[in-house]
Amino acid sequence: MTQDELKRAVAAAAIDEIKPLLGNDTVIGVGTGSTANHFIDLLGALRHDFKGAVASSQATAERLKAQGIDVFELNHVGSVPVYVDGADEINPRLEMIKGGGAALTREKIVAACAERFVCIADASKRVEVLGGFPLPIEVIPMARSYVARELVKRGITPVYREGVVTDNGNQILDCYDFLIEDPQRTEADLNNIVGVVTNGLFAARGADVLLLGTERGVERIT
Ligand code: ABF
Repeated sequence: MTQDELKRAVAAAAIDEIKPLLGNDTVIGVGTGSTANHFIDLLGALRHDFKGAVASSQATAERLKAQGIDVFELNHVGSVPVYVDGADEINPRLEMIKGGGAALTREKIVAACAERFVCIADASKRVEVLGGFPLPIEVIPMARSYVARELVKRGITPVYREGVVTDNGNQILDCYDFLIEDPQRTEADLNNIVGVVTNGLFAARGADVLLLGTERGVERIT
C-alpha cells in the first residue's frame, strides 16, 4: 500500500471509531493535514447524522464546508466529545509532535477541549523517541529572534520557516538536533519562553487512541 492508501485506511477506521458518538447535538473536533483531509472527505457522507464540527485551521474549515458540514466557533460549543487529527510523530505513550502544517496552536486548543483525542497516522509516524521530526514552535513575530536565542542556549537549532504566517498571524521556528526524552517537561519548558505561543509537543495532552495504518491493516493502540 502507498502512504496515501494507509492514510485513507486510518481515516476510514476513524469514521467507525466516532460513529457511536454521533447524534443531533454532537459537534466533533477535526484536525488538519493530509490524513485529516481523508477523514473530512469520508465524514461528508455522515453530515446528516451530527450537528457539525469545530476546525483546527482555516483550511480544514473550508474543506468541512465543502462537504456540507456546518462549522462552529469553539466559543459557541459546550462540549467536544472527540477530536480526530494526524501527527508528525507519535511515541508508544501516544505523545506526539504536531504542527508540520503550522496549525499547532488551534490543534492544541481543540485537543484540550476534547474528551477524547483519536490520532490517525500511517506507520511512518511511529517512533520510539520524539525529535526526528523538527519540532515546530509558534512565536509572536516580534519575539522570534529572542526565542531563537533562548532555544540555542538549550542546545536546540531553530530554523525560521520563512514565508509562513499561521492562522493566528504568527511565525514558526522549527527545532532541529534534539531528541526529546521527557516530552512533558520539554513541552512545559519551551512554552515558558516569553513570546512562545505554543510548541508542537502534545504530551501533557496526548492521544487517547492511535489508529495506525500498517501493511498488516489498521492497528488500534490505546
Ligand atoms: C496535522 O497534520 C499536523 O499537526 C501535522 O503536522 C500534520 C500531519 O500531516 P499529514 O496528515 O499530512 O501526514 O495533524
